[in-house]
This record gives sequence, C-alpha cells and structure tokens, in this order.
Amino acid sequence: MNLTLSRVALASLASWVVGMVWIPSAQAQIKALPKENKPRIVLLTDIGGDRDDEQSFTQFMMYADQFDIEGLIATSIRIFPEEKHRPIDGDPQPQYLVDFINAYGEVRGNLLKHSEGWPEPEALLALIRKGVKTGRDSPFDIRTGIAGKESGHYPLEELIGKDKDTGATRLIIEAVDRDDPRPVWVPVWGGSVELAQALWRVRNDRSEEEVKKFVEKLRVYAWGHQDATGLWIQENFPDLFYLVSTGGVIYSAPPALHSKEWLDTNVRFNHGPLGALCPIRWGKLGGADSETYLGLIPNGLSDMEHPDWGGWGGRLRKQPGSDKQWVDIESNLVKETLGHTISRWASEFQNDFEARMDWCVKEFDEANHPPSPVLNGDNSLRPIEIDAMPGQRIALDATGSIDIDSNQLSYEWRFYPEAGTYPGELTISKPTMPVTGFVVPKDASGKTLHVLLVVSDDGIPSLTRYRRLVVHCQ
Ligand SMILES: [Ca+2]
Ligand SMILES: [Ca+2]
Repeated sequence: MNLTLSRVALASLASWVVGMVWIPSAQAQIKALPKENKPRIVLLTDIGGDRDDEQSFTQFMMYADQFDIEGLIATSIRIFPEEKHRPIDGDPQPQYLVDFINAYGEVRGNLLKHSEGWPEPEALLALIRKGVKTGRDSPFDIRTGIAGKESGHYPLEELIGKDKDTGATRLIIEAVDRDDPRPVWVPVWGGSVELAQALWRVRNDRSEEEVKKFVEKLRVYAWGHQDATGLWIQENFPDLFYLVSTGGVIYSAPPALHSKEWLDTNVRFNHGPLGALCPIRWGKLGGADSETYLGLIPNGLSDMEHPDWGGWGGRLRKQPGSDKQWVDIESNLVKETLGHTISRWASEFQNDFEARMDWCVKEFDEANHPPSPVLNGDNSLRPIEIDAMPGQRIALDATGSIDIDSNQLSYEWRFYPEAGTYPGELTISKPTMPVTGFVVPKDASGKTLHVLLVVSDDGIPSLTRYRRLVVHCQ
C-alpha cells in the first residue's frame, strides 16, 4: 500500500473518541493561513445590549480560522428602549461570548472539514474578560463623541485612572507587549474605556519612548464614539492609528441581502447551533459593527494599513490635520454615500458569510470555497505595487488562478479610481479575459492607479477573491 492509499484509508475511517476528546476523521481541506497573513485581534464588544453585536459576533466567529484572536472583552451595555425586556442594567455581559463560543465549539469539528486553523473553544473561552460598567445610555453623539446632558455617562475621572485597571485592560497591554511583530487590531463595537485605561496605564508607567513603541503596535477601528473615552484617546494619543466609522455595513445594500428571510435561510435555521444563536435585530440583519473587521479578512482586496484603499470594511479618509486618524468617506467620484463604500461589496461578503455558515453543517463536497487568484505569477494575497511611465503598457495576467472545488472561474479587471489619485478614465482592453493589459495614461504622471483583479467562481453561492495592482506613475 502506498502513502496516498494509506492516507485515503485513514481519512475514510469513522471518527473515533480518545478518552473524552472528539477527533474528526475528515482531513482539513483549505490549508491554514501563514501566521504573517493573520491579523491579531482583541475585540471590544458591548454584546448583550443592541442585538447587532450578536449578529456581528456570529459572522466574526465564521472567520476565526483567518484571525489570531487574542482577546474577547465584553464592555458596558447601552440600554436600548427596544431591548427593555432584557434584564440588564448596563453591566457588561460576557456570558453572551461564552454562549456563542460554546455553540462554535459544537460546529468546529465540521468547520475543520473545510479549512485548517479553527481555534479550540477552550482557548477562546480563556480570552474572555469583563470590562466595567460606564453608565452608557442615550443620548450620545457617536460622531462627535460628545455626551448629551442627559447621557448618564460617568465622568472621565471615574472611568480611567490609577485604580481603574481590570483583567480586560491587562489583557490589552499583554497582547500589545507580546513578542510578535504584527500589530494588534482592536475593533470597538461599543465603548472604549478598557482601551483608554490600558493606554493610561502604559503612559503612567513607561518612558516616552516605550509609550511610542506601544502605540505604534496598536490599530483601532471603532464604530463611532460610544463613550467619552474615544475622544480622550484621540486627543491624548494623536499618533495612534485610529479609524472611526458610522457607515453601517449593509444599510444601503439591496434589502434582500440583509432581510429577515436572508438571515433565517442562510444563518439562523439549518446551520447548526452557532447560527441558531444569531438574533433578528429590528426585523433584519444590522451587523453594523462588522465593518470593523471585514477589512481584516485576508481576501486580497483590502490592506488595512491603507484605509483609503477600500475593501469589505469600507473606505476611509484621513481626518483633516491628522496622519493617523481616519473617518468615513464620501467620495464625489462615484457618488459614494455614507455606507456605500461598504455596501458596494455586500453581495460578495454576504455570499462569503453564507458559504461559511454552510461549512458548519455540510461536507466539503457539498459546500463552496473561495477561489485563489494569481496576479502576474504571484499567488500571495499581497497587493503588488509597481512603478511605470506614462504611455507604458502594463500586462495583466491571472493565469494560474484556481478553485479548490474545480468551479468555473470568471475574471474581471476593474479600475478602482477612488482608491488612487488619477482622476481620469483608464481603459483595460479585455476586462473579462484572464490575460490582458492597459496603457498608463499620458497625463497620469505623479498619480497612482489601482487596478483590481476580481475572480468569482460558479459555486453556490458564488464566491469572490481579489488581487490589487497599484501603479505609481513616474
Ligand atoms: Ca455594539
Ligand atoms: Ca469554489
């Protein structure tokens, strides 16, 4: 018997139980991402209040194989009038995280039939921390970060300071201090007091140089300013890479993509215990907080070190006067309205979510998996940046792109003007052929052109992956 045969024989054996540990027999199909491609994440969520956090967390867990999750922090709840039936008083609700991760633990064995790298539920449970109650309730201006007179917010000095450390703030500091060159992303779905206290502590205890080093390793993507600490952080740590959006993931997408019916069909029913926990929120899928991590999914489209390049997490612009603080964009180039920079990709990231929910319950052969595009011979996910002269012809070649399910692939080369600086048109000669090219416009000197390769399969649902070519015109 040769090695291949013996592997097949092994894979065909039924699952077995060793002691109390369940070992799935099926072999993982999609290889684990290399560590350097996985973003490190410490999540701050006010889960248990507005139900969209539960929706966003369901989707977040579907990418647990793509991320290195290093912290899950339950933060203070804002009490919504619509959720008055929930017996909560603003105290953080880590139990929600526990429940979702336990449900994830029940489907993890099936997820491993589709890809490698799904973390053990026990490891995730160990990362849960409870933040502090901050007295968040309405009204609060999420854009300006200024609390209304009746906000009920505790004053800043009651939230951060020398005796305000918690397990949550210590976890943030430990994650950033860890000997790992990758930055730590902190998606903020509610208030940011735990992050503020971690920064306060580091600034209090360390030298200026050490604080600088700490801040350089942090990346924050906050859905609005939801307590008084967001502004405090921005004012006190102007060099901190800090994104604020209030876009709403799919508010402006076709309703069919975020209706109750979509959610019931693709997530809530017949997709296992994790999907079953996902609630309906205001009659549909809200999930606005998801924009804080959708751009971190390694799909070849976004590079979150460049929030103005655009991707599933939206496209942002620098706050006037700052190099590190970013806000929502409204571009007049293509009538991008608030939220459109995200919703333009909605059919693609919703299909992706749908396929991954299938992974919770289906065999590999019964579900779809994304294609792997190759750009000019490069099969990494990285953007390719080149220098070129005006008038120069640039070859575009997607040869070698594959689909693990052997689906038929379709190709689109797409000029992405909003992401670059060239205001004119760019003609790509055969935009749906795998091999084509374009000529750098004569008047593009000093400008930047972004060209996307968009590769979709014909599986159910159709899945899409991307590559990005950035041309710096000399
Ligand atoms: Ca939230
Ligand atoms: Ca496929």
